[in-house]
Amino acid sequence: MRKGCIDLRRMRRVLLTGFEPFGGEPINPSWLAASRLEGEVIADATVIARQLPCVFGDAMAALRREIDAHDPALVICTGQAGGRDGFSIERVAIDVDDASIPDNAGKQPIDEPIVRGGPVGYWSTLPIKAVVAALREAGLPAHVSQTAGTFVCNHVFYGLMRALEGRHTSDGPVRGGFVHVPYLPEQAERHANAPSLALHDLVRGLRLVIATSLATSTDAHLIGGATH
Ligand code: PCA
Repeated sequence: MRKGCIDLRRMRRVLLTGFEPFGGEPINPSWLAASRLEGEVIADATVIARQLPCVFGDAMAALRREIDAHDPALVICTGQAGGRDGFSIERVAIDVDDASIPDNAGKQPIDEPIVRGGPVGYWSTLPIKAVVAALREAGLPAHVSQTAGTFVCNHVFYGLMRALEGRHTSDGPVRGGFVHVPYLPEQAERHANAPSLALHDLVRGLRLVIATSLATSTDAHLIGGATH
């Protein structure tokens, strides 16, 4: 390799996922924002952005394939949470599928375990309070969220943390977590003016989530920030 060239194959990788639209929405802000970061280098790590289907089972299988294919040092999954008023940094995934609407394949599991006999929950391994602080410092609304719901996002989050258990790269344990984002303004208009964030703020925020997660090994212990 020529001197001064960056060997892309040897750089750390960050897997960033967003979801396809669901629930009658024409777009999903999580994927629109995540896809903007494809190929970007953040703190010596290359972002690989992938879309997941909004389908129980299939979404988790697709995520596992991407983790195996790219061997990332960090995995951040994102999804739309219409009605929330900022970045929701999820603290915990729980072992239940309980859908109030059908997924994109018409599946609607009710009160079913994701993994029979699996742990009740998995903690995010992102520095959640440090991420909230970094977002707020950048003027973006953000909070720690105590529930990712019981639809496909929680399902994927649970599968993610299970897949990362005991997983390492040369950098150390692979860390991961889930971030819900609000509607885009054009969606909010159709939902009684629900809270929203502009696409460039979503992109800016996800960039900060990645940078802060890569740079922070011990989370900050700050008071508050939890609204859900
Ligand atoms: N949000 C849904 C699933 C896909 C998405 O973007 C959820 O919160 O479960």
